Amino acid sequence: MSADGSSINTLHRTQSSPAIENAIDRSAPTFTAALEKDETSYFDTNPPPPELEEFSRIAEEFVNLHCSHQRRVVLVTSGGTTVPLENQTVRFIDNFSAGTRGATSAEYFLEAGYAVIFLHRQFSLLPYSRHYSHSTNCFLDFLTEAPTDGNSRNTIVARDEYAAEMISVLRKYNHAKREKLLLLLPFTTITSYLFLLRALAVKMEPLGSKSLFYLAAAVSDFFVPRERMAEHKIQSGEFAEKDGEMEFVNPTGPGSGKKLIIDLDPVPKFLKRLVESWAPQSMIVSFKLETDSKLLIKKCNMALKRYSHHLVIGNLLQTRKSEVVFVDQKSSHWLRLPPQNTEGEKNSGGKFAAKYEPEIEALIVPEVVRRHGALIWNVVAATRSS
Ligand code: PAZ
Repeated sequence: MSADGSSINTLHRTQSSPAIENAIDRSAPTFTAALEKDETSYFDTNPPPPELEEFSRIAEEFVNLHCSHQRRVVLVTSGGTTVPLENQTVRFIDNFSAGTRGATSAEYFLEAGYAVIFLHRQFSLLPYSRHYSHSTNCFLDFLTEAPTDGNSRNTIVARDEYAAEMISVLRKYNHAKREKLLLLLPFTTITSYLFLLRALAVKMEPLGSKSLFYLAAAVSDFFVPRERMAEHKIQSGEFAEKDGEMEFVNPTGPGSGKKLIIDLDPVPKFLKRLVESWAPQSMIVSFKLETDSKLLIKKCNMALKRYSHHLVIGNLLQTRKSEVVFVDQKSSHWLRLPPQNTEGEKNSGGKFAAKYEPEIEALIVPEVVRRHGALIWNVVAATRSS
């Protein structure tokens, strides 16, 4: 936050559950799929994230481990990508995504026996800790001091009303940790996300059809290319040298006529490269977010046609937590949570999404897993008969 209390980091932020009449209209132009030359150009002209090599190495070990157990591995992408406006970044463009879809889905994939690479926006929701980390109350509200006999050291325990749920979450979390089933890899910018996605896809190649891509991250459609990015913090006025000192001129004040105009390029649509070149044997599921219900299925079908992947899961910003539509080459069908009848049932004083709020991911993930199973089976059958 800046000194006057306004946000300097987030230039454009929507509420995560806006009223329908306030939702943004994403009537952006549609772009064609990226070709090999677009890939070369993008990855040659934008700098890789410093952690690329380390994350690639860790992912390779993770894949080898689970390959040796013949386990299915899913790469879940989650959260929003930022678009920096300066190389030494003070300001960036962001989006609404908190990573709920990704973090919740990851838990259901783990429950279904998958190993999960969780490529997520730094500080967004994480599997398991999501039940406590971003709750309306402080996490300390879940804890209390245990009574002591006077001699023993002070101890903190979970409050009675939360303990049963916490133990269940803790056991699942510990199991995932012990069995090395969950790999958490953070990103922040759109460029880091794309470098990491490509590198991880290539590392997952030995898994063949046992690998699944579940692309739930809200990836920016526009960015500032490196060659046009300011090096330092963009100033609200200009500086000129006077008597050996830098002096501020042209301040932006009411009526000064000064504006910050940001010129963004479209981010190349690399889904086609993922399907055709980076992970050709994998099952690939993308998400499509819209705000206009009349466009949703149309846009899902356009994406399928353009990228030729397996499945698009469509959702509307306003209703994404209660309904989604599965669109594949043959048909579309909706998955919906049953309507909730009473407030008390919905949120009976708790912060535990898993217990008190039904989650649409509990419907989405088993259906994706079923389809992935069918694909693996078809590949095995085709290999046998050839
Ligand atoms: O992170 P979240 O749970 O708040 O939102 C999930 C979502 C709407 C970002 C996801 O379901 C989705 O649609 N991702 C793809 C967005 C898009 O680029 O169209």
